[in-house]
Amino acid sequence: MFSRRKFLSRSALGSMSIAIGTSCDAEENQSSTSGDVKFIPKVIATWEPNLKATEAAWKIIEEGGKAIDAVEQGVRVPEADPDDMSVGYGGRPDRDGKVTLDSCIMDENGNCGSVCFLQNIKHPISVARKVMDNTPHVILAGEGAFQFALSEGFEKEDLMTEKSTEEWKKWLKEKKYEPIINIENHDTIGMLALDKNGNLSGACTTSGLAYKMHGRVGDSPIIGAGLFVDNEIGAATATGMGEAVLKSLGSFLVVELMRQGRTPQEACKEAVMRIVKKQKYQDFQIGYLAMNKKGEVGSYCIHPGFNYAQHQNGKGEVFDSDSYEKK
Ligand code: SD4
Repeated sequence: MFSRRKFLSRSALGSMSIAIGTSCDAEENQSSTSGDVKFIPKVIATWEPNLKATEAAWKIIEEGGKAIDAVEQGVRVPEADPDDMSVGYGGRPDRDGKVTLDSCIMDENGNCGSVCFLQNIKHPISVARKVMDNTPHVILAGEGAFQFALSEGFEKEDLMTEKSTEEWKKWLKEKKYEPIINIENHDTIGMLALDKNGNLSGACTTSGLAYKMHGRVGDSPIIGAGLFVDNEIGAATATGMGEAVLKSLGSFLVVELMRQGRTPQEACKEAVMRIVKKQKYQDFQIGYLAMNKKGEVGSYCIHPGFNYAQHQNGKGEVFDSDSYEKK
């Protein structure tokens, strides 16, 4: 269970206060009903800095918009932010100095779209949405994804910034490939939304592991690994070492565990424990975030430090995730 709720005070995000509790609060006010299910419309996303993203997504939900539109618009916020060095524009490049992007999106009807190893396009999530909406396919990769993006009106852009170039050049001096990710830093955004009609959707977007091998694709654009949505049950997303998530098809697993009756919290914990037990190494971070049809939320990670942002009832909050390793 969550032990802490941290409300952040950020001038850019308006007023927030401090409270203690869990985020499994389907009984709070402003709940809605769909069929027999009482639920709370809400948006959640991996990592504290993504409060800006959940805020953008929440505006769409608040106005009665669709969850699929909310998650797309929400994750575009860090994609466009040059200071977010894990997603989109300004994301850390691979070892060859190329920013290669992985993204996917999934709606309440099980439709999904994905792009992987996409270069020079600032908003891969919107290209993934176009794959979903305008093609008979689920995944487009590399040059094909890039050409498709151009044909859909996206512009070719240089995604390296002064800062990411400088850091990459520094990395080149030692070329140490030590992919310990997001223990102390924020990273990939996975976002899940439940709209006022009780429909769930999700999006996940990243520049992936910093200084990865050229051509490497992680879990984030793979439906079932970095993201999965089943509108009857719930949705889940992952952040952390993509290889470990891919080997266990983590987000699909979390949703299937919820189908078997686990709470989102129990499901995230069991999916993390599957990795801890079955995969030999644990010196990396994995964080799962899940939401069920009631809007109940759970999250669990290997190392302390993973947190998530949430907007509901117009209020932004950040929650620390429970973890397998304790401080
Ligand atoms: C990847 N899962 O490419 C992504 C990276 C990430 O938090 O989520 N980091 O493996």
